[in-house]
Amino acid sequence: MRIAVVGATGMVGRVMLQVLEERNFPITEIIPVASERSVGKTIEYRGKEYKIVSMQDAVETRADIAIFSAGGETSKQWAPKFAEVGTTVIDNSSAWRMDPDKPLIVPEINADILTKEDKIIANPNCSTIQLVMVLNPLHIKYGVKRVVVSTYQSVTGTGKDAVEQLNGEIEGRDVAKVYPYQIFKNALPHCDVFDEETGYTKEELKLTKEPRKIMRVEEMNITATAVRVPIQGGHSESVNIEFENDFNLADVRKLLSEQDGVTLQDNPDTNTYPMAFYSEGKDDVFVGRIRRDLSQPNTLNCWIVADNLRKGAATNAVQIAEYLVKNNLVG
Ligand code: 2RA
Repeated sequence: MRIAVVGATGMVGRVMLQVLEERNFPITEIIPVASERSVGKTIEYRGKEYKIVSMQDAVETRADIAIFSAGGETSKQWAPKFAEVGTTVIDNSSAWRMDPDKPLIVPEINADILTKEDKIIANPNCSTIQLVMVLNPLHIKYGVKRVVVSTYQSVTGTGKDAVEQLNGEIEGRDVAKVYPYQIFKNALPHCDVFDEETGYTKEELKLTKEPRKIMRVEEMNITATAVRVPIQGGHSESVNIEFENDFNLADVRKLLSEQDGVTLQDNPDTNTYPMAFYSEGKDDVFVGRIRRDLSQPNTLNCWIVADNLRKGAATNAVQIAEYLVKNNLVG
């Protein structure tokens, strides 16, 4: 397989290359793509140097798959150009996620809808992926009626400037210009931009819309509050789930422990629960603090954690690529 990695020098792009190598993806050639200022520089993959190329040169390589992590504007402009020459695009931005003609995929849930004709495939938002990995098996058994989710999101979701502010690495640079929000020693109720009509942030609106498309459950009601916190290991989510039907806690724990890609960490007696510090670099979604909501029937509370750069972005995208190759839907 000839794979283009668009945004190869970014935080997610670098993790993408790491995951492709770790999972021994069947690659004959890596085509790293980045902004004009990086063209000509090199990246290393499996001990071999690959020269970074421009977007147009990458299109002309007619790669089998192009995995994008380069922002919505770049994806809107360039993904169709790759698709036109027969390359299958897996895009990490929000550009195509709610397009009715583009699949929005978490392989463990809805990869079965993919066809050879799908040339632009959307990778869901990181906070969406970890939420639906827990919601889906429970929805199948009990029918999810409503979800209330509060997130505690790592600064790695914002990008390197916020990470640098957190780590005090922006000496000599104007903080207000680098990352104009106080994240160091703070909790910032502002992920992405505000939507004027609703007062939600775009991050919160993604959480209210994307799960319904992935799980194919239009009537599921979701509300969200997304908060940036000064950590780096991954995103955490406090989730309240109201079901159509009652449930048995032991069955809930069994269902989740049997779900591929989910690890149950739930034993208050031993202080066992998911924590972002320990999820960093791992591909599973971790769930714990599972308990009945004492305030209303058929309702559950839980705590969900995942590395937002891995299962929340790079690993999910690579798993989509693996599914395409395994089912002869590409190349
Ligand atoms: C964030 N989910 O964490 C968004 C994009 N990575 O900021």
